[in-house]
Amino acid sequence: MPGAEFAPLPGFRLLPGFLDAAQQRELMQQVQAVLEQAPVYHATMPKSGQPMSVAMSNAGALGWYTDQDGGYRYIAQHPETAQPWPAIPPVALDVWRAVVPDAPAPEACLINHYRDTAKMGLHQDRDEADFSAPVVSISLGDEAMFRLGGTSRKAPTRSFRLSSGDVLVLGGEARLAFHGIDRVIAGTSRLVPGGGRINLTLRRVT
Ligand code: MD3
Ligand code: FE
Repeated sequence: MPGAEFAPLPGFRLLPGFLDAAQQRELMQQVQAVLEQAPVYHATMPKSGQPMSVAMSNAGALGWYTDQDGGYRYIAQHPETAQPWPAIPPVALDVWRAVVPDAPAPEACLINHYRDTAKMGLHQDRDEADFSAPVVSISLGDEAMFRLGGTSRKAPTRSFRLSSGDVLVLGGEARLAFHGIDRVIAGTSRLVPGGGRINLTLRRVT
């Protein structure tokens, strides 16, 4: 409907400042320990083989991955080291249990590292076999402009500023909302060593 106003789909929750400064530092240390075992890499898009601008790694039983030949999927080992993914950081598991107490434990924790001009285009998360569980996202480091739409690519969108310590819960209809990161605002946080933004996305996959 042209000119329709934006309203977030039911199931969208933004929890600003959910983690305090000390909790953010503790989680950042746990993420650094994961990245020492499972270094970030630039996954490539199906068909085109273009590398994504966001550097990624994972924790948990399954990790999200894409390459030119295999397409979007979940894999149980790091693509370069061939080792199993490290355990999900305990502070991230605490967040999951606090915000979605009725959901089973997450199977996947995607670690997105945005530096410089990295961004993520508008997309849906639909590489999971089961959309009934919510997705939980935790922001660390520099602020980002996050865009949220509806379940159709043409639906109106709205942008939100995400800050370090903010948590998003995407359940219900919002689980299949289009979303993306338009840009990261460099120099707005000192949390991430070397600068930039880290987003953790916790999911059920199977
Ligand atoms: C809305 N990551 O990894 S997190 C992704 O900040 C992803 O790195 C972004 O989109 C980031 O797939 C956004 C917020 C988010 C995560 C999952 C969602 C928003 C969502 C799923 C459905 C709707
Ligand atoms: Fe996404």
